Amino acid sequence: MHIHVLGAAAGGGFPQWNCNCFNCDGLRKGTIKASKRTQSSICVSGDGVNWVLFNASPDVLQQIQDFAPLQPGRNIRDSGIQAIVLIDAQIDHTTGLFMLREGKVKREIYCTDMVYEDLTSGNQILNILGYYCGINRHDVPIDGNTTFEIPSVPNLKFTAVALKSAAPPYSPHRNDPHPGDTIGVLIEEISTGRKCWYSPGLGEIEPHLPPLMCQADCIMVDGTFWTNTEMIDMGLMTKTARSIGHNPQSGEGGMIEKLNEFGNARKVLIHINNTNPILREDSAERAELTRYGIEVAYDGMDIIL
Ligand code: HKS
Ligand code: ZN
Ligand code: ZN
Repeated sequence: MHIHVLGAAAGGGFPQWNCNCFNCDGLRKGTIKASKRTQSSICVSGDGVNWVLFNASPDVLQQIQDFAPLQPGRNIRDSGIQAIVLIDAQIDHTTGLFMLREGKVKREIYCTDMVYEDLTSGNQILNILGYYCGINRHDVPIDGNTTFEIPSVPNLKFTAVALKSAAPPYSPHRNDPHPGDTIGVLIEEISTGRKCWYSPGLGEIEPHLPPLMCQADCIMVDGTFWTNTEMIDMGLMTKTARSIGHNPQSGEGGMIEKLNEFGNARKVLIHINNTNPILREDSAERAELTRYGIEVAYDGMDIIL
């Protein structure tokens, strides 16, 4: 299985347009050791030709230009992206659908009922796409047992589960969480049995997750914040990381401690916020991740399982 990181940053990217924190300012001025990142998305293939896009980042056009296999050039209009799986309805994971509106072939969209509801009500994006390419929407089962396949992306199968989280700020049920607002997905390459766990938004590792995560050869999880109070401490937000669905890396119950339970798997953080000290390659926080065998995703990273 080929996993390509199209974008590794959280919403807003890195540097974030309106931010002058130590990281963003330092990146612009070249005074820190770090590289820019676009908003989080991966694409995955089981044959190297047909790709499934996980989330549609607002940066998707640049991301496609930067990864040649997504334009195989077989016809006057063509794409290597055969289908799109949405793990939630957040702006940073769905707005790229507007950028993918051209063409006569309907977009194949895989999402839960909750995500479909948000994207046809509070945010009308899936309705609006009806005036352009149109969509074929497919339900994603979230019972953790029912696997699904995407016919146009051969040799892969998927198992999805609901994660504890909040619906986006614009959602009619923002303060009333439902299963399916956010999902994690176990991606399996059928021919090899190799597996990758993908959950860029992960507020808590609930008991139903380890049985799936422990099967994975590679675990890609939420790397948004280093501490639970990162945004509060910087005066940027009043909510904790956990309360907005992002388990921080450090501290008790943090991602470092939790990932340590999954022995041999490759561990990769993705959806990293611009404020996170792990973005600085020479930071003490990055060194601590390295000690625990945890990698930090970057734009263009290839993972071959
Ligand atoms: C910044 C942002 C922080 C950020 C927060 C979240 C908030 C929101 C919600 C997130 C993200 C980036 N970049 N989605 O100001 O530094 O309340 O549901 O998902 O990508 S969580
Ligand atoms: Zn986000
Ligand atoms: Zn910043």
